[in-house]
Amino acid sequence: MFIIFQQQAMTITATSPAATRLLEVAVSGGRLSADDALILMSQASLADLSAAAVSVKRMLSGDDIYYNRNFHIEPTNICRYNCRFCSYRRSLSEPGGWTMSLRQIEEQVERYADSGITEVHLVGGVHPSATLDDYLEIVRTVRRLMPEAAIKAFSAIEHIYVFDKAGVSFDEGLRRFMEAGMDTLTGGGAEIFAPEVRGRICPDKPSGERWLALHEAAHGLGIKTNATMLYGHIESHADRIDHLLALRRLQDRTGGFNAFIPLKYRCAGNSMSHIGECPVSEDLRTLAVSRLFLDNVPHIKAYWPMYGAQATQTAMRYGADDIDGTVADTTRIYSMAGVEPPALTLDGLRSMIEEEGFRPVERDTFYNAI
Ligand code: V47
Ligand code: SF4
Repeated sequence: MFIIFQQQAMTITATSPAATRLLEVAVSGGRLSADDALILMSQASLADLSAAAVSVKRMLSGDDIYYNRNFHIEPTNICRYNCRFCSYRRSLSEPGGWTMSLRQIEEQVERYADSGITEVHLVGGVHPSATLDDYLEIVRTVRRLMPEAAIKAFSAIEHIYVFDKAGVSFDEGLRRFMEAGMDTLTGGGAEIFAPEVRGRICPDKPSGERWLALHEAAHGLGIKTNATMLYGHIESHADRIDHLLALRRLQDRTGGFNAFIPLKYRCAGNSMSHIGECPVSEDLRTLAVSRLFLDNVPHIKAYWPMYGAQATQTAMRYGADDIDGTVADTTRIYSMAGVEPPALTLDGLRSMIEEEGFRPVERDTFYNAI
């Protein structure tokens, strides 16, 4: 039985003197402590958080807001884990599951040949019979058909599963992925590191420590990665800040994270649906405090297929400098959780950015302007 301790919408009309001082610290390049971030969460007005987060964003990326040309391949939604927030996974015996053959993967890549794609994003469920060799074969197939595109292959959770099964270390497994053609991995699977909450929302998933260790191993091999956080369910503000602190500490050691991506819990069609979704004010607060607290992470991504177009535009006013890519209709993670299926053209992405007074910049996976 869940005990719901999700924050209600907080209306803070005036920033407290303590929070005002902290915003000044952050805007002048100072580092916030975890306690400071908690004060901002509960005592800063949205207007002041927005102004401070955009000011810090401008110091890092000026007027630029990034997008890229990508598509997703989701080879399977059959999953041996059972995350309670997931609307997408199916067990082997349930209807609605899919597993793509290598030929189907080839066909999907071929559909995007000659379309200027610079990134292929691979992610899916953790099929109980998946092996390291299966994953490597998928990466090799994509590499063969798209020699120029960056391959962002799988989440730490998928890596950990096949590495454990093959009995290889994180280093060895990641080296094999690099040989197969992987350039980077996705930031998925981080959820919330706090063990008590993690144990309730995704009880059988690898721990936060192992997620962090896998990314640390990747950074050690020169692989840049992204980091996510699933928020807006049963976690507290302190759990969110604890998550950000763990990422900031790892980033201090490795410098390997390119972007942080806060992912809002979407409630349709999963076994936590009854808790509903957090208010938009919580999205904006979380985005802005992430921008201010993660002073060593260069980019904050507002993933538009998860927020929807309108909220993504608002997110740009709270410190986000990246909205992800064309994605098209190739991901089902969010449409199966109740969000309108993604459908924005390249021009649509650019106009969204321009309407907010920023400059759209097409980037590659590593944030080089194209
Ligand atoms: O790990 C699953 C999340 C993640 C739900 O690296 C949900 O650039 C909200 O990691 N509501 C996968 N979130 C997606 C992901 C990602 C997305 C975009 C870009 C990148 C990147 C990575 O989706 C999962 C989980 O945290 N998720 N179900 C849900 N109902
Ligand atoms: Fe499986 Fe990922 Fe869904 Fe968890 S979030 S059940 S690991 S597909």
